[in-house]
Amino acid sequence: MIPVRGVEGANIAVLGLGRSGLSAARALRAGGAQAICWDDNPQARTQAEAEGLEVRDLTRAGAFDEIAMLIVSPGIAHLYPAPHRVVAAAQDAGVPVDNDIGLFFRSLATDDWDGFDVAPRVIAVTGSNGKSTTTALIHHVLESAGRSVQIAGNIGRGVLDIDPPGDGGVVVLELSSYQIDLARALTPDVAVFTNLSPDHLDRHAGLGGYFAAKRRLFVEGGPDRAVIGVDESEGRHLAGELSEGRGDDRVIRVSVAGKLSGPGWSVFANTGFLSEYRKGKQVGAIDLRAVRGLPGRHNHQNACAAYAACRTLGLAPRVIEQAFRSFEGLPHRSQIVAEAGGVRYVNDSKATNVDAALQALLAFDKIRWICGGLEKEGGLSALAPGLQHVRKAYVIGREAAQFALGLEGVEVAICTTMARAVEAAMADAAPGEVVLLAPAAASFDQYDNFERRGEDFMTEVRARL
Ligand code: UMA
Repeated sequence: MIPVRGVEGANIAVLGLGRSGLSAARALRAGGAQAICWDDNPQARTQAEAEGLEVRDLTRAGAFDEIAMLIVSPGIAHLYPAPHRVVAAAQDAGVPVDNDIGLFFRSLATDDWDGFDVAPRVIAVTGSNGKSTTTALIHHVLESAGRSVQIAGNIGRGVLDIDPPGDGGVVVLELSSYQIDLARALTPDVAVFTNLSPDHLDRHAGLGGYFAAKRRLFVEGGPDRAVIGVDESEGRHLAGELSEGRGDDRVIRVSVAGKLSGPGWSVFANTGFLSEYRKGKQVGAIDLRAVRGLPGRHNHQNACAAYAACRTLGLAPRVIEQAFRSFEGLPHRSQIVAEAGGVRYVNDSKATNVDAALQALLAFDKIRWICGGLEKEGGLSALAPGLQHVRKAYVIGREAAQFALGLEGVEVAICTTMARAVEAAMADAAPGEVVLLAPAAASFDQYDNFERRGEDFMTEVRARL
C-alpha cells in the first residue's frame, strides 16, 4: 500500500466504498488521516465498518464542517450529468475534491528514493479502446525483461494498493477519463494515449469534454515522454500541442493507418509489420502477424503503443519482440477460448461499444458473430466495414429483435440468450470459421457486467465441446 502523504491528523471524507474508495480510505488511514467514509449502498457501509473504518452520513447538513478534503470514486459523477449531492455539498462548503489518483501521485515519491540508483517511474495509459491490453502488455514486456513492475488503476486494482516501488521499479497504470478528470495531481513519467472514440459522453457532456478529460494527463501532467496514437484528429492535435518542433522526440507518434514520416520518433504498423523510426532512420521492426496473443489491427495499435512505451525505458526491440510472443492477451479481449474441429472460439465480451466490436470483426474472417445487448447511443451503422467478414449474426439481449434491425445485409438469427446463440453458432460453424462474441453493446440488460457475459459464453462453449 502507498500511505497518503501530507494528511496527518486531517479529516478526509471518502465517497464510494468500492475498490478505489476502500483502497483510498485504507491508505489515508495509513498516512495518519481520519478517513470518514460514505456510500449510498448500506451493504458497502457495513463492509467498511467491519474493517474498522469510520462511516458517517455525508449527506446530512453540516457534514463538511470539519472536513479538509473529499475523495470521490470514479464511478460517481462529480460534474456531469450532475454532481452527486455529496460532491455538491463539498463544493458548496469550499472543500477541495480529489480522487485516489491525485493522492497516489502526491504520495508516491518518498525520502528513500534519494538512495536509489534509478528513480521509480510511472507509465500511465489512457484512450477509449485498447488501454487495458496496452497496459497489460507493457507490464508483461517489462516483467519478461526482468524489471520490477506493478500494474494498477482502471484495470481493476486501486492505485494506492500497490507496494511502494523499489530502486528502478516501474508502475504501469491504466487511467480512465473519470479518473483523470478529477485528479488534482497527475505526474506520470510516460503517458500513453491509444485512440479516441465516443464513450461515457454523459459524464463529460459530449465528446469535447471526454477528450478534454483525457488531455489533462498530458497537459497538466507534463510527462517526459508522450506516446500518442495519431489516427484521429484529437491525437494529431495532442501530438502537435506537445511537440516543440518536428524532430522533438519527447513525443512518439503511433499509427496503424499508414506509414509515418518526418524526423521525429514514430512507431507504426502497416499490414501487420511494426516499424520504429527515429531521426528518419528505421531502428526496429517486428512481424506482428506471428504474435498469436495480439490478433487484428486494433491489437497492432496496442502493440505499437506498448512497444513505444517500453522503448522509452531503454528496452531493445529484440527483447520486446520476444516478450510479445509470450503474451496471452487479457480475459474477455480477443481471448481464445478453444479450438475444436477447425473452429476457433473467441471471447471479446469487452467489445461493449460499436468501435471495439468493429475492430474484432476486422481481426477475423468467416465469423459466426454473437452480438447484442443494451445498445449504446449512435446506432450500429459504423459496423458496416466489418460485416463482410460475418457469415451470420446470432443476436442476444432482451431487445434482440430491435438490435437485429440495425444489422443490414447480414443473415441474422434472433437468439436472445447466450445458450441459444452458442448452440446455433456451433451447429452452423464449419472448419476455418470463428465463433466470436463481440457484442457491440453493454451487458447490463442480462448480466452484472461484461465479465459475467464473457464467462457465460465460455461456459456455454466448453459445455458443448
Ligand atoms: N456509489 C455511491 N453512489 C453513487 C454511485 C456509486 O455510493 O451514486 C458507490 C457504490 O455503491 C459502490 C462504489 O460507489 O460501492 C463504486 O465505486 P466505482 O463505481 O467508482 O467502482 P470501484 O469499485 O471503486 O472501481 C473503480 C473503477 N470503476 C469505475 O470507474 C466505474 C474501476 O474501473 C477500477 O478498476 C477501480 O476503481 C480501481 O481503480 C472499472 C470500470 O468499469 C473496470 N471502469 C470504466 C470503464 O472501463 O469503462 C471507466
